[in-house]
Amino acid sequence: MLHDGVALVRFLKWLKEEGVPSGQETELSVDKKLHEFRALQPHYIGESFDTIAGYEEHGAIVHYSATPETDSIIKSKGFLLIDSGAQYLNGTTDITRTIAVGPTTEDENKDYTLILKGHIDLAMSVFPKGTIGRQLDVLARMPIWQQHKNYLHGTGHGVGHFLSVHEGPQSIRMEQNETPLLPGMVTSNEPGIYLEGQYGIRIENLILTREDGSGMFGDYLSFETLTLCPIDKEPIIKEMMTKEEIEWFNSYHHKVYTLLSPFLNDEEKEWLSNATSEL
Ligand SMILES: [Mn+2]
Repeated sequence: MLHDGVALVRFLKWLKEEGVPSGQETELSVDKKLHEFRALQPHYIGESFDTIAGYEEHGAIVHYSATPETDSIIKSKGFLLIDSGAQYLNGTTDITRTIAVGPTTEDENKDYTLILKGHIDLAMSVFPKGTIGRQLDVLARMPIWQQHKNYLHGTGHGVGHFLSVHEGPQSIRMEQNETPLLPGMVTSNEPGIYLEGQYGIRIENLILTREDGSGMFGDYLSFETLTLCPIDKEPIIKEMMTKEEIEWFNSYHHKVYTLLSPFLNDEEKEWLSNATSEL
């Protein structure tokens, strides 16, 4: 996670400062650039799946894969959704960020904030041992269900350790799966929203199920977020978030800065410090 986070920070800094302003970069060329940053990291073996880099309306195609025919220039407006991951000898990553590459609309900001709220509400959950993923899935969906919106993919899949990026037995999704979430399991947390022909938004981190102490009727569990990468602050409508969600967000960003900054040069540190400053 540290190595992947360092590569992602270098990539995001490049994308915002050089890539997008050049007016030359495309979905395929930024995918190649991200690969280059990751390949420099220790223990890097390869990608854990084909990158999904979808600009604007391509972000609304859940399993989009750019081809030379569909490849779009990334302009200085709207959202670029990047879902990617890598295999390292010491672990497997899977992360999605939706990046505001320029001004975004009020609707885009509202949907982005709803997805972020669902992501955070799942990440903050505490639950009795024996709980299955389906019982927690509602936490990630409630903010958009309240707007009569939904997404038709799972919220979370298991992730192996230098193994399959999608693996069982646990999951967090609307469909039934009787496997409880147990300490040590790594699962994704990836709510999203897709408006055909317009834009797509997804925010994905990997979460580790951990012991949270005992209480009434037995033991309780919670999640530790493992992925270390800033979540774009630009599209957030702070007034839509609760005090607890803002606190989680700020403390997550504080952790990202604290753990990644020792690996970065001064310029990169300054960029990350701004990207992770408090809401
Ligand atoms: Mn995933």
